[in-house]
Amino acid sequence: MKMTEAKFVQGFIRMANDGWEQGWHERNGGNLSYRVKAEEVDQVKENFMPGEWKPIGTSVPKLAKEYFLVTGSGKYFRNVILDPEDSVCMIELDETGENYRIVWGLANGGRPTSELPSHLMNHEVKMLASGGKHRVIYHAHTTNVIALTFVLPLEDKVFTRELWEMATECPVVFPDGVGVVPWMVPGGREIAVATSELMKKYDVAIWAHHGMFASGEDFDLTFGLMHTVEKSAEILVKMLSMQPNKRQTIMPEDFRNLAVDFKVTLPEEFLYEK
Ligand code: 2HA
Ligand code: ZN
Repeated sequence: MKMTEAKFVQGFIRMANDGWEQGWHERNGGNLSYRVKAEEVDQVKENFMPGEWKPIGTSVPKLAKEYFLVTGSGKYFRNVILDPEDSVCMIELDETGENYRIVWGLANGGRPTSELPSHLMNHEVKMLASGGKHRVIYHAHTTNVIALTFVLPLEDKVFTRELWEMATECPVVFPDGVGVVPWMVPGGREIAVATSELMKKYDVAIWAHHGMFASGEDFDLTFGLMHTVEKSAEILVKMLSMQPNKRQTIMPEDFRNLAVDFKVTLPEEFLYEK
């Protein structure tokens, strides 16, 4: 089967374009990766032309021999739908989980996303924590979440609680909460380690003054998670722009009642008295 005809490749392209249409991917901002299923690798492997092995820049031994579809470094999300073969690549990891090689894509040269260490370390943590279910890691420059990182304390419990209060669906969509990484230099191992530590607990990590990482089982769930968190942040930005204090809001007891009816567990650490 032609690469771009495969359903998982089409899902990847659609998600990249949806993110572009949301305004989260100025220039070459953001990146997306998908851990490809063995049967999906089989569907498309006639297209593979393996390149040279190169160091990942970190070690992900639990992901040895896995295949990933990833956006390219310096590539623009707005171009993915027009020319996926130029913007995206499929990579294979070696048996140590320390090196990768491109097996398809980036037809005009290039390398996988500059955030490859963060993507792969997040994949490793989320694959283990979810019993193999999580397959998508998504990084976007979400405007309202970024704006909030200038005015809220950079604490997991503050971001989680404020975002939960902005829309009733939020605690149901991300009941574990969100983590916050302080400002760090992007692209390297250090920020990857900090992010993947938070991903042991959460499906969402906010990068102060930069954007967000989200993890999920498939394209719909992961895009939907990013979208829900960012929409909640947009409501909070609007609310704070009208007046600094809430006249009324969802209270800790309301969250506890919601948790019972919607059968989610909401950690008490986020239901503190203010
Ligand atoms: O330019 O978003 O974090 C890609 C990025 C780096
Ligand atoms: Zn970024």
